[in-house]
Amino acid sequence: MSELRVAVLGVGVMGADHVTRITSRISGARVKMVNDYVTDKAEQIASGIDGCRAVADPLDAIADEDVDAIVLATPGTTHEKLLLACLEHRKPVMCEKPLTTEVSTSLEIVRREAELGSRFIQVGFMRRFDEEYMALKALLDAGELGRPLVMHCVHRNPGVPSYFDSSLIVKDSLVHEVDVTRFLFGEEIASVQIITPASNPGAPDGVIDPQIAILRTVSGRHVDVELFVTTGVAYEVRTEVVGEHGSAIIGLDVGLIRKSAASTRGQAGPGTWGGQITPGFRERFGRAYDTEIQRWVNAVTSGRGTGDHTDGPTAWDGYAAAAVCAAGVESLQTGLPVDVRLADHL
Ligand code: ISE
Repeated sequence: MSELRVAVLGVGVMGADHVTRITSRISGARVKMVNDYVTDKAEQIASGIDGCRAVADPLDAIADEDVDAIVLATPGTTHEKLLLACLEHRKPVMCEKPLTTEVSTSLEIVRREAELGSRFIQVGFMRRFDEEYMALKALLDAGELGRPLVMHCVHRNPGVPSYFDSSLIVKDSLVHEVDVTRFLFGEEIASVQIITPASNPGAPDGVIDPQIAILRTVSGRHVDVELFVTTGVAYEVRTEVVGEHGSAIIGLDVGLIRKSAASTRGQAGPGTWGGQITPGFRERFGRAYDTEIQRWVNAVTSGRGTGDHTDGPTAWDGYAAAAVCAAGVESLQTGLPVDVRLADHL
């Protein structure tokens, strides 16, 4: 089977990362085209890859006969138009979150894909491909904890880009726990509430951080999430599930633990004990991204005959996450629980 020819649209942080990944670690695919509104960056990346070229218009890349599949990592506001083009040309696409920026347009994408009778869209919720999350899912599915009842999550970032505002903490950060909840518990989220404790004085003006999210699933399970995106420390993502017969926790960063003498020169003092915390999400989930993209490449390649070009979160998962986050943003204004209303599953 010939190599999958991929166009990477958007070569900011995630897109550029995917270009490197496909070029150096993924088998069965190569980067054929790149595009970015920062044209110099796209050209510079293309010039370093054999047989790759930069294109000015992402729609040209999607339509090009030399392109088999798309990695979509452009800003969320462009996704609706570009996803519709992918569907029109029947090009499989790995779409970084969000699916689109509005719940209504996300549902429209789900509908348009359903009309084609094939699956072309996978959404980049990478935690589903992380070894720890996969082990937790296997434990729950095997019934080892009995019925899962409660989940406690921590989601801390050392800092966020300057454009981040309070609602992005819900739409860009909490969205991962929304997907994790749906993935681990296998059911939809019925309501969401955002509580805002005293804000971090170090957070940028106007950014409400930390936030506490409380999700309630359709069957009544409870999930709480501490979101704190300006800790100034490192990247911490922990998830603990409590079931009727026990609990399980992942994300403890338990690598090497070192014991040393106190660092104050010449002074006797207590020793120190500790390890390292992952600096950011690209390091924490690096292997998960590799697995995600490799499995997507395999699915697209084998899906050429079957019509299913996905192996992971679908357009519906992207829509459901968008609906929960929209309710979360509404709750951010009032502090009250907001119900999530989903369309009938397509
Ligand atoms: C970012 O977009 C991500 O996807 C990270 O996983 C998340 O931790 C961060 O808060 C988001 O801004």
